[in-house]
Amino acid sequence: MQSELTEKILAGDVRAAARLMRGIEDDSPGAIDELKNLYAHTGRSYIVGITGAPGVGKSTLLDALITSFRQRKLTIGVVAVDPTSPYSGGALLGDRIRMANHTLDKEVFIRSLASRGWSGGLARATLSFIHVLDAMGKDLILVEAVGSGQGEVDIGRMADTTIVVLSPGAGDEIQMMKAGILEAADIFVINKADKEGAENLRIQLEQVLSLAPHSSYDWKSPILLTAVINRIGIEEVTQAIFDHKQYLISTMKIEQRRKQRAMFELIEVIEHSLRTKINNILKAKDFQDLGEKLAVKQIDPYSAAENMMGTTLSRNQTTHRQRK
Ligand SMILES: Nc1nc2c(ncn2[C@@H]2O[C@H](COP(=O)(O)OP(=O)(O)OP(=O)(O)O)[C@@H](O)[C@H]2O)c(=O)[nH]1
Ligand SMILES: [Mg+2]
Repeated sequence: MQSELTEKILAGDVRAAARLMRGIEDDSPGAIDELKNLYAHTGRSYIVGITGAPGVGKSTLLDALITSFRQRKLTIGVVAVDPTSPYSGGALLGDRIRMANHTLDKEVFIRSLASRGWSGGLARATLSFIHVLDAMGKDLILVEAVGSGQGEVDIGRMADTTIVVLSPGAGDEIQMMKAGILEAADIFVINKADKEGAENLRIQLEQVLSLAPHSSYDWKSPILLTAVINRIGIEEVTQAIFDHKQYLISTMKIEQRRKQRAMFELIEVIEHSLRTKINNILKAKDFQDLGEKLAVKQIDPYSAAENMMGTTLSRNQTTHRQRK
């Protein structure tokens, strides 16, 4: 059944989309119903992930890319995940200012997703935001996420094209990248090329990449130098995104990526649901009362867990139940 909200989102209504996104952030059951409705209408947008250490210039690049895509008349959706990095000390405001060039453009819809206070499920929420933008009919969806540890790998699983941004002087960036980001990057951008050390960083990166084992994946991720604040190198990044898209399409790897993304989302949804279920069990009064019973050996933890979860753990009990 198509709801009114779904209809509006499909028609590109910004307020309806914003409402659903709030529902997603609040984890409301109503939002899940809408997402179920929307899902069949998604899959048309092209998703570009932008990740990298705090302060390397992800938002500045993103802003420049929006301008570049708008010149090509493409419609844009943006999800900025956790824009409040410690580096720039609450850059949410900064991001807003940086992207202010586009606030009057109806075809650009920008939303932040705060990662604070989320106990897991961030990837799931990001994917849900992507679905909303997709259903609105955006040609391109840009996702900015600070890459530190696991986060980077996640963006690689969400995007069609993943851009990893580095900048000179940010310390142990290459070191940090060995944690799995190398494989996730389709395009490397070394930003702040106006500063000393950019060329050096490129050489270091090339060395690290040459050591990486070659896979059957025959796209060679380019390393592009930019000085985004001086508007240098942006066209090359834009072109690399289109080239990579073309590569994915012509090799039919795009379907493979999208299937992997769908499976990743499914796992995220399952994990989130189970986590919620566990939390509910741990909050229940029955659970609180169990401590006493366990202490005086009135019940054993296995049977108690079985009762709480409504499942059986031991073979004995299964046969016992089957016999009944
Ligand atoms: N010198 C120089 N500074 C730049 C360049 N691009 C961005 N910056 C500056 O770097 C700082 C951080 O830029 P952001 O775009 O906020 O970086 P970010 O990666 O989005 O940062 P977080 O979202 O906080 O992780 C800002 O002060 C930018 O003006 C560049 O090409 N050269
Ligand atoms: Mg940013």
